[in-house]
Amino acid sequence: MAKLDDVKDLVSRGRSKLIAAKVQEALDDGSTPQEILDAMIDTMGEVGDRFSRDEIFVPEMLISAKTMKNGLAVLEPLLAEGATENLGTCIIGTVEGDLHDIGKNLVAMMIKSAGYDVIDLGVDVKASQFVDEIKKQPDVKLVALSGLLTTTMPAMRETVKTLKNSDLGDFKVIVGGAPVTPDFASEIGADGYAPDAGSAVTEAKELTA
Ligand code: B1M
Repeated sequence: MAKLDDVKDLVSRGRSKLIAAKVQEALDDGSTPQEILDAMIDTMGEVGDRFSRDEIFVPEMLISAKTMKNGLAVLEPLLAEGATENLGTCIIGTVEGDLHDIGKNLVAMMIKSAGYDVIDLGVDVKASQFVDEIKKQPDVKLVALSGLLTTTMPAMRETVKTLKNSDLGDFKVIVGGAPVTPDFASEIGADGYAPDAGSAVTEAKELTA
C-alpha cells in the first residue's frame, strides 16, 4: 500500500514533523492501526541494521525514534483496548543503563488500556527505584521490565533478583525486549515473558488473574 510505504519512508528518514499527517492518511486509506504499527516497527529494525553496518549513526537513530513516537501518538487512541475492569497497578520501566523506551512505552500503553493503573518509571531505572515505588503503592500486581541491549541484560537479571528477594508483596515480574528470550526470562527467575506489546497484555492477565 502506497501510504504505508510513505509512513515507512518518513520513519526511515526521520521526518518527525510530517509523520502524524501521513499516519492519518494511511488510516484514511484503509490501513489498520496494527498494520501501521508493524510497518513502523519493521522500519526501526531496518534503521538498526543500517546502524550496525555503519551507514547511519546515533543521531539518525534518534530522529527515527522521535518520528516513530510522533506516529504512535496518532495510533495510541486506536490501539487502546478500552478496559472494563481495574486489574491493579503495574510498575514499568527500562532497566538500568538502557535508554530505549519505544517498546516499553508501547507495552505501557497496551497494559494501561487493558485495565491496569500504570506507573511508568521511564528509562535507566535502577532495581532500588522499582523497590522504592513498590513500597509506595498499595496494589502492585505486576512489575514489567524492558531491555533492548545485550549489555543491560545483567541489569535485568539483577533487578529480577532484587524484586524476588524483596518480600514486598504478591506481584509478578514480566520481562521483554529484543534480546530477551523465554529461556533467559526463566533462567533469571522472571514469572513471565512476552515478545511484543500485545502478548505482554495476555501474559500479564494470565499471571495476575
Ligand atoms: Co539503540 N540499539 N542504541 N538506540 N536502537 C538497538 C537496540 C540495536 C539493536 C541497533 C543495532 O545495532 N542494530 C543495538 C543493540 C545491540 C545489542 O545490544 N545487541 C543498539 C545500540 C548498540 C545502541 C547504542 C549502544 C548505540 C551507541 O551509542 N553506540 C545506544 C545505547 C544507549 C543506551 O541505551 N544506553 C543506543 C541508542 C539509541 C537511541 C537513543 C539513539 C535510540 C533510542 C531512542 C528511544 O528509545 N527513545 C535507539 C534506537 C531507536 C534503536 C533501534 C534502531 C530501534 C529501537 C526501537 O525503538 N524499536 C534498535 C534497533 C532494533 O530494534 N532493531 C536499536 C521499535 C520498538 C517498538 O521495538 O523496543 O524492540 P522494541 O520493542 C518491541 C519488543 O522488543 C517488545 O515489544 C515491542 C514490540 O511490540 N518489548 C517488550 C519491549 N519491551 C518489552 C517489555 C515486555 C514485553 C515486550 O514486557 C515487560
